This record gives sequence, C-alpha cells and structure tokens, in this order.
Amino acid sequence: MNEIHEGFKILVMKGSRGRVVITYGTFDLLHQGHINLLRRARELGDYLIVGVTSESYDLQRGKLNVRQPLSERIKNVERTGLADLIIVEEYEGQKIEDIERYNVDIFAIGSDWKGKFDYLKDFAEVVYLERTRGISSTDLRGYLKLGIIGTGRIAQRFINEAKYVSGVLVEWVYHPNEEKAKAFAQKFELSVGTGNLSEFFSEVDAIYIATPHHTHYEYISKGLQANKHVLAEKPMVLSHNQAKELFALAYERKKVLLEAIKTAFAPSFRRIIGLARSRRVGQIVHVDATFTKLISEGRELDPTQAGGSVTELGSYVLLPTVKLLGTNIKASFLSKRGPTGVDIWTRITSLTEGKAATGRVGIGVKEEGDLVIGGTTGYIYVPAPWWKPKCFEIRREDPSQNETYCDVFAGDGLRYELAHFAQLIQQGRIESHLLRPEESIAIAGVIEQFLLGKNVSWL
Ligand code: C2G
Repeated sequence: MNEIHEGFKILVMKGSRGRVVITYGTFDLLHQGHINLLRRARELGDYLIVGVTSESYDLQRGKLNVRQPLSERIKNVERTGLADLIIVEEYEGQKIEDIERYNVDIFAIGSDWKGKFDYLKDFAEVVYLERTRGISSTDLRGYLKLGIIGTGRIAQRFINEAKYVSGVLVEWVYHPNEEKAKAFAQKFELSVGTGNLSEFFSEVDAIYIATPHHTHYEYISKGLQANKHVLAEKPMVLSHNQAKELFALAYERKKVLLEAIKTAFAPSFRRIIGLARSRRVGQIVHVDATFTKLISEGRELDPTQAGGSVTELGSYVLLPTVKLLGTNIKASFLSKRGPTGVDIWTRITSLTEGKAATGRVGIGVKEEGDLVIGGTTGYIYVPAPWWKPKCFEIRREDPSQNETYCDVFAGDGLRYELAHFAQLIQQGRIESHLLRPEESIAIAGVIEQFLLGKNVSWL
C-alpha cells in the first residue's frame, strides 16, 4: 500500500482521532455526487480516510473508461478538503486490511453498492449513504447522460453494469406505462422515471433500448430523429432494410447507432477474432457456434412479440459468422417448432466462397455452448459460455503446440458494450470498428430471412 504520494500531503493523525470513517472510489471527473458522498461520509465520524482506486485495481475489478490518472483523481479528492487521509486502493481484499490497519469504525459507500459490502460487517460498521440523484449539468462536463427505454430484466442488469463505466450517468428511464418507469427509478435511485418520451429525450444525450425485439425499430428511429446516440439491444431490428435505413439516419444525424451484442466488445472475443484473422490456425474453413438457453415462459415464447430461438439468440452465433465469413453470406435453416409456434431450436448454416459457418440456437433444446473456429493448420476452441469468453485455446495436430489465452470478462459483460459506445461518442466517431454497421445489417438480414421462411426446413 502506498500512503505517501508526491504532490499531495498526508495530514498527520493527532492524538485520538475519534470515530474513523473510510470510503473508497475511483473519483474520476469529480462531480457533486462524489463531493456529497465524501461530505456525508465525513459527517458520520471525526476522521475520514478516502481510498482512491489505482489504475491496475480498476482494470482488475472491471471498471472501464476511467479518464483521469490516479494523481489527478487524488488531487481532486484532496481539493475537497474533506479527506483527512488519502490512500490508494490497489488490490481486492485491501479494504479489510485497511480497516484493521487504521482502526476504522465505519465503512461508508454510496447506496448504488447496497448489499455488496455486507461482508465487511465483521470488521466495521457498514453504512450505505444515499447517492446523489440528478446532478446539475454544469457539473457534468465530460459525462454522457444516458437514459434507458424499458424496465425489464436486461435494463436492470444494465444499471448494475453501468456503475462500472466511468463518465456515463444513468439517471433517466422511460416506459410507456409511467407507473412502471417511476417504480424502476425508485428502485434504482434514478432521478427521472417518465412515460413521456419527449420529456425523456430532452434530458439525455444518448439512449439504451432494452424493450421487446419488435419495438426496437420505432424507438431507434425516434431516438435518432431526436438527435440521440442509440445503443440498441439485439436483435437491433428484424429486417435488412430497416437496419440499413437506421444506419443511414444515424450517419445523416452524425450519431452513434450500436447494436448491443455484448460479446463483440469483450477483450477475449476481440483477441479470438484477431488471432483467427491473423491466420494463426491457417485459412478459416468452418465456424461452429452454439448458444442455447432453456426458457419455459415469457416473451421469448410469444410469436406476437417476435419470440423464438433465432430472434432471441441468433445475433450471438451470427456474430463470429459475419466476423470471419464476411457479410455476403447465404443462409439456410433447419428448425424445430415448439408448442407456442415459435422455433425452439434452429441450426443456421451460412455459406460464403470457400467457407461455412454453423450456428445452433435453442430456447427449448439444450446443447454444448462452445465455439470452434476450424482452420487449415488447427482450430480455436472457446468453451461454453463462449459468448462470455475468458480463456480459450489454439489447438493443433500436435497437442504440445497448443496455446492457451485468457482475458478478463467482468460481471455480466454489458459494461464492455457501454464503455465502447461512450468512447465512440467521446471521440466523435460514428462507426464502431468492433461491430460495423454492415455486420449488424447482415445479421438483421439473416434473421429476416428466417422469419420470412426463406430456406427454412422444419424437423
Ligand atoms: N456516488 C454518489 N452519487 C453519485 C455518484 C457516485 O454518491 N451520483 C458515490 C459512489 O456510490 C461511491 C463514490 O461516490 O461511493 C465514488 O464513486 P466512483 O468514483 O464511481 O467509485 P466506485 O466505482 O463507486 O468505487 O473500491 C472502490 C469502491 O468499491 C467503489
């Protein structure tokens, strides 16, 4: 641990310090919410220790998009005048050591972490302080103000992941049923829950669309027309032409439109595709990706809400397909229908000159969820769940030549798509190189073909 840093002074502990409080944070682009938190923590006792996360610890815990170096973040905390001692948080497990080392009485942290630090109760009193809602915009230079459309499961997961992406403020939620929007805002301590779309748009720079598949097109279109950047859950839309039209609109409005296929932005997947394209297993001949998730009720089984395994999971298996076969693919399908009429299992075969891909998806059939990229000198093997990749292997005829690679895949992984989306906007770039518009358009085209019954055989 590093107590003494050049450029900032450590206040000397004089005599009895009374009740000692400790809090931790990244404190990137310090804003009023951070300052309020520090003040509230200071008021809990007589002596406040602030742990500022190091770059390497943020990497380790999966905090993304942190823009200020540690030294600057420490200076900003110091300038508040609220900290009696500033330390650096460098590794997981350090909190307990700090509590014991500094005889800490109270561990305080914002309520967005409610429950997460209960394990510290054996060592100190744990207090979750109410986080600040609706910070004034003059205080938020450099922040992306993002609103969520939809209040379902994925929206909830997104909120939990968003706190790991620095520079993004999620304070707004829209649902056509205002009661639902308000309940969601209340539960996740967001400042605005509304059923009024224009009021919602007037507050935000960007939107995340987490609604049922068949409603995406309309929300994306309205969002872009209101000049908002759009991150849209997969499948972004259900037809080639709709996807093309929306990307053209985004281009015209100079706004980012990104399909939220989380895998595309994950460190390990990027490496897998990079190695495959660098011919580490020779020429790619066959890509085989499977993703099944047994679902017994809900929207996924409802034909009127574009349910089925292709619409639900097709975007995932088609991702390595378009990455490695390109976007000019011919697809055919073999499917099994379930009792509600939607496909509960489908094998998608994609072909392009000299290469093939098989994607298997199921919501009523279970299979091994791995990814195999077969080439002329070996294959890349990514074990299940390959869509949340961590370790994978390059395997060769001679197993002594195999190589293993590992990368982090933090949390639910939604943070990677959000961090990439925020970075594109911050850098003034419209198109993602990790999931290009043509790739999303091709994926929408394959899904559309299936929905139209083109080249579909039924078991
Ligand atoms: N905070 C707040 N109100 C906001 C934003 C943040 O009260 N509108 C609080 C957070 O809850 C946290 C502190 O400010 O207690 C610092 O927030 P971050 O810099 O985002 O750091 P964080 O990722 O929350 O670090 O070990 C690190 C800690 O686990 C948390």
